[in-house]
Amino acid sequence: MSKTIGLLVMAYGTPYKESDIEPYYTDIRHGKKPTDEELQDLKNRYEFIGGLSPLAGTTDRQAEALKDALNDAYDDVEFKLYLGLKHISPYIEEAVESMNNDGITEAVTVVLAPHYSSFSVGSYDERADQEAEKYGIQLHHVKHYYHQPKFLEFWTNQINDTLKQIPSEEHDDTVLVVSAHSLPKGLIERNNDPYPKELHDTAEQLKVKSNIIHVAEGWQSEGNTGTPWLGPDVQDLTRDLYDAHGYKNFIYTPVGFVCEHLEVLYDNDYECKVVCDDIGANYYRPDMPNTHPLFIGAIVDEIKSVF
Ligand code: FEC
Repeated sequence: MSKTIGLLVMAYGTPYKESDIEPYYTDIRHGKKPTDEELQDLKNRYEFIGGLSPLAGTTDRQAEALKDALNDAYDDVEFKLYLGLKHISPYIEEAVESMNNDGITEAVTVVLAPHYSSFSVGSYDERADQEAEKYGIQLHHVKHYYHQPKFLEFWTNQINDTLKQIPSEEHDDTVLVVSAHSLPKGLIERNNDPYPKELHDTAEQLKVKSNIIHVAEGWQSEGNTGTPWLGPDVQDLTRDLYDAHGYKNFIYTPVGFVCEHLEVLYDNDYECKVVCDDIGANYYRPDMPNTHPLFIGAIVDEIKSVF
């Protein structure tokens, strides 16, 4: 008989309906309510991408696809899926409690974010650990999977497919912007956090593996905390690259995210495109991993290394 193991898939979470936006934003700000202006600004951004984010549905599909792929990959284990979100119900703690109610004593955890920072993946893991300790559930954490060959193959294919849309004589006038969510700089530096290096390694690997000639690294979706965040911001970077090299084509791969959501649909597809339009360059943003088998396979391969 196969052993049942919990599969705790953790993700950011998104409002399910308009009235969720305020409590969701308050949760992101650690309980501090946004001002009316801040709230309206966020509502406007959701409105711009169609009212709400597609994130909730995509997260569910990714989690299901991962569970199915794992159950195919392991003969002696039956993975039972639990979804735990950072900023909205079902919260990470609720998911761990459900595991306990179902009699789960051991679980694999994975965050739907490919790069490790103690402030992103680390904080999800910490919340899961704290709750699991109450029940004596043993957790095996996946810390990152940006380095997995299938993850890099996915993005290499996306870049090469995008290059096919650009005349070959313009490839030397084309730049790839590899980005992830920015984080406060002081926190990252003080803790010697691996996050910036992991993004740098990703960019280097994509340069080696794909047919792209020019690669730049940037950060996006910076918050408003009044302190410096990791930079350069992708919008400033676009202008600087244009001023320095006159690139005609910009390909954006926000590799720190795993699907289309607010930060991609607004911060890339609107904000970066506005800059591209302004400088007269072409904007390209290949599809995100979503449930692509190479992406799901990359997580399965990483899970095989921890469990
Ligand atoms: O589509 C959606 O509805 C949700 C998209 C979404 C994702 C996401 C991922 C990350 N965040 C990370 C860090 C921060 C920090 C702050 C912060 C603020 C926001 C706000 C919204 C938001 N984030 Fe987010 N993030 C998404 C959405 N994020 C909305 C609030 C309004 C705004 O600033 O735009 C700043 C908190 C503060 O003000 O104190 C820090 C990181 C990730 C990638 C890793 C992960 O997924 O966990 C890091 C998706």
